[in-house]
Amino acid sequence: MTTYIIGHKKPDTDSVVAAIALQFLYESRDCFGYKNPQAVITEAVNPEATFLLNKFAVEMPKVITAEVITAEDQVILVDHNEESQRLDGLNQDQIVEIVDHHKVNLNLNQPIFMTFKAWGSSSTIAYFLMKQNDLRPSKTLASLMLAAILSDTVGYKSATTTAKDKEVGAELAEIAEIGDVEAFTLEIFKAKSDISSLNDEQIVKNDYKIFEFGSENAIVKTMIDQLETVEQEMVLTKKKAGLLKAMTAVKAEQKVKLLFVAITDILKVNTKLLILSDAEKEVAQKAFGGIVENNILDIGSKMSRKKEIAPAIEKALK
Ligand SMILES: [Mn+2]
Repeated sequence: MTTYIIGHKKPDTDSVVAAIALQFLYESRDCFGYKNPQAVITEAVNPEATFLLNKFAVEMPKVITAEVITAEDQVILVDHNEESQRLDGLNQDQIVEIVDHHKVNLNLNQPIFMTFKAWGSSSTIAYFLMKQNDLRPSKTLASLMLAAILSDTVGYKSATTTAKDKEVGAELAEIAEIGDVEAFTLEIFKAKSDISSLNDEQIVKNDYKIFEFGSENAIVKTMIDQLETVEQEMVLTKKKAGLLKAMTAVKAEQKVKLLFVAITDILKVNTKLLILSDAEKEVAQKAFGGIVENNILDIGSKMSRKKEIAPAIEKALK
């Protein structure tokens, strides 16, 4: 019997690191009687998470499919809760706990343990849970958890950042013996921005979420991809034509009604949306104001998909 600890589809640093942190917690403390806690992932991680696990020489969690989860196994969701973000085919009756910092969209048949906090990262919550249990992460784990917080909060610049993230970040930096957090942040940003290994289609699908907006009888499946980069200008000039072409293909493949690609400059704190067709143009202009020019809409300092971009689009579709 295994207790799988699993993050969302298209795993990012926070979802992988928070799962590793919870595995350490449940191995060290018998909180809820879980057997054989094991951090796993839904699919291969992004270049940033790969860079960080390599840097700190931590083994990549295994990719699993729903087929390997047997009837007696248990599942802990971390860094997500809604069905569209979960491992395909996961039996939701096997979920025993959720640790998350996203909007809740749940309808389960069984009572479960839940820790939801409106903080900037799931790793902040994982550290909070460790502290509750008098547990201190190793230097390596603290480094990864700090990286996850810095990644999810975009170096404490995202609107999702809270005082708790900064407080926990400072404690983790001390345990990790990372003196120059700014330099560490830049290193993470560079890894985040490294799209050299990705083709246009992979960029459009690098960090996306599919939402079901609209009303119950008129659901508008909306895909929002985000590229956090230090090279926004280059992406929007040299790569624009290729990305728009890839967006057409991905939109058809994912069977979504709307597809937005947000190109976020994490140093300048600015997001520009790539607008594919009139359908997206109408919704984006309603959501953010401004005028789409040459398939681009500048939405200013909004960087958080969760807190700023997705809610504005959802509202415009109501
Ligand atoms: Mn997260």
